[in-house]
Amino acid sequence: MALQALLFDVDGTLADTEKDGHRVAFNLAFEEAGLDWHWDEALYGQLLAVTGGKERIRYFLDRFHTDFTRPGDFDGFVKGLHAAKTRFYTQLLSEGRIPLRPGVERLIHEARDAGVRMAVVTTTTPANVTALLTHTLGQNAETWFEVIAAGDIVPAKKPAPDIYDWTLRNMDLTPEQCLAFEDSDNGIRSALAAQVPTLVTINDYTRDDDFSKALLTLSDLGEPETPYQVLGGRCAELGRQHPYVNLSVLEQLMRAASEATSD
Ligand code: XBP
Ligand code: MG
Repeated sequence: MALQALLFDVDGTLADTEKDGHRVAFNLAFEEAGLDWHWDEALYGQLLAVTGGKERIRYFLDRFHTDFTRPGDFDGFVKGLHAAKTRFYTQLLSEGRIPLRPGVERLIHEARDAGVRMAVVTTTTPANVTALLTHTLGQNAETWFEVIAAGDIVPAKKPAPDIYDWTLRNMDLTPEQCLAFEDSDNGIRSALAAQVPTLVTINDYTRDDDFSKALLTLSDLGEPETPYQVLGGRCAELGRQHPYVNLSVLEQLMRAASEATSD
């Protein structure tokens, strides 16, 4: 079946947002609220086990800071902290501090020119998606994506399949018509639970995750001058025949995947 749509995860996939973006913004929000919490890079790696910023704050208190005395309106407290974090995070993005990963801009332009449908499928807050896209790709970039599936629109965040299911329903697509781009264990589990074939580009926080069920696992999407490295996946052989990801490579991958499934 021909490739109809590219479904992009955001954090870690479109850009390396976690270590120097979300983490920094969480710490600024804690400081502003007069809390002496600090999430260093190693602790943040552990906290990434849970997706969603509000969920991550709760997980931190449940697992790593159990003696914290919770205020009466705990839900309101978490929401307030998270809103401040979003304010700091979008500010960091507006300063142009977080660039897109290699190959992302090139592939998005190619898909757009070819009329391939695109969507964003993420657990992060919608305002963060808007800020990233407008500050990297330009003012109208959000309109290039038919659907922006983000944040709390589904109650169960990744690794649950719900956000992918929601996107497929809204775009009236079957999973085999789509390809997901993910960077993490939670991300690929979500996409595969919705039956969407997945290409993974790893980052420092996720390089040891289990991506054995990916179509292809790469260092990044690659550029003509700076090829990607193939790290694994069911179609690793095919990946090794190309230096960077473009639509032609993606179509070959989808064909290989459907042939493998029908064998
Ligand atoms: C990554 C995440 C997000 C961000 C925080 O999601 O786990 O929770 O770290 O975002 P994805 P918010 O890779 O699916 O984009 O604070 O806005 O919830
Ligand atoms: Mg991600």
